[in-house]
Amino acid sequence: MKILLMALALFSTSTFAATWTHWVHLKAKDNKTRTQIANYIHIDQVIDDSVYAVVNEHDLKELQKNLGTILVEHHPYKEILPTADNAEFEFPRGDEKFHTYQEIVTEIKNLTRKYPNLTEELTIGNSLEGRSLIGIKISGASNPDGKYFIPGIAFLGAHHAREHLSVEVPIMLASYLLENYSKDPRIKTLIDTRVIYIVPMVNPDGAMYDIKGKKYKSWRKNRAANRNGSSGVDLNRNYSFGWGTGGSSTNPRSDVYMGPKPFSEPESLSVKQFVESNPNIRILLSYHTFSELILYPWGGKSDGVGGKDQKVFENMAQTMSKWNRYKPMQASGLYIASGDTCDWAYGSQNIFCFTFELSPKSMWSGGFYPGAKVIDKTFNANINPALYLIEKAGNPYGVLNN
Ligand code: 0X9
Ligand code: ZN
Repeated sequence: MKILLMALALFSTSTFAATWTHWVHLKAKDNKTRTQIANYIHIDQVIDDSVYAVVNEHDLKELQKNLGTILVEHHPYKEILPTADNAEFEFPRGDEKFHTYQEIVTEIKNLTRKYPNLTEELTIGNSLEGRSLIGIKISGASNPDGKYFIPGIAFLGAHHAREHLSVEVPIMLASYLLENYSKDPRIKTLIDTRVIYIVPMVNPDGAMYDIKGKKYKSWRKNRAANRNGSSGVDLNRNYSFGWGTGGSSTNPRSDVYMGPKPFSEPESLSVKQFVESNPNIRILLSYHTFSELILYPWGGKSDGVGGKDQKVFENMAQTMSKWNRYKPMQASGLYIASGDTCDWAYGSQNIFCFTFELSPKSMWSGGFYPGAKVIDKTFNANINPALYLIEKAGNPYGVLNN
């Protein structure tokens, strides 16, 4: 009997696991409206005038029928089942050292288990296909949630799917910091006086699609289902500051598709909400590949940010370049591209934000796929810049006094 029940359970999981659920966003200006919504669904999150939830097919229909006027958007949301289903996501032979999404989840869980007093697992949201946007918060401060007072810094990886090295650097940074807490007094002080947020894979759906079937596909965007049947929005064109003002496309098939509106994507929206809800964040570093560059705003226009801040950006970029030998420059110096993370972080949030284009230097040394052999080298070259930024998060303007 037991076996029969188990078989039935298995059968039903595999039959119904593919049932679609939906991520919904509703406008709810006040408590009354939220209560009205709560008559139909379970509200997962309330932010300002919006509520967000994951609902089933039926509830979505109910919302459409009864609350259609305040239903802003909904996206299909596929449950990602653990292990067996994820076996299809593995790196091509020779590159297994790169982390898959599941391996990132495991690594973060291991670190939080091993260092419970210094860490907390973060989930900043869910990807379109339903993967948790997982991260780790590191702090030895006695009250890291006194977030207005303890300087914070955020490290983000993999806005772009194929830039797998941009996942390795931040995840290695997390374990490096924790392993050295009790060995290196400088690192102990940094961890004790800062809150370090690390989200190594902002675009897990894209990253896993890129390696699906153990074949690289040179995929850049997320996996949004676009209106014309094509897939993907460029998450680094989807931020609101200066959105759609150049260097991005309105064509959904384009690799630099800006999306139907700013923050249309759950991945970029989650970064926004996470940054906004942690106003202690003063510095942000978004890892990308490749070209070996240190970029700072503006990216969407050729003007510099000007004033004191310009000097801070230039000074920090210059200092960091001594360690990694990357070329410091204004992002738009590369090309004008609007809607990127750093223009938003700096322009809307006053955060000193850098984009690192990690190794290799060129297409001819591997481009997006330089192989696992570059992982350690690239990480090592970028330890000092990361420690420096963690330190400077205490007082970014301090660099002007040197
Ligand atoms: O184009 C991008 O999004 C970044 N380069 S990548 O090859 N990783 O795609 C550069 C972003 C720098 N920002 C601007 N130029 N606005
Ligand atoms: Zn990139």
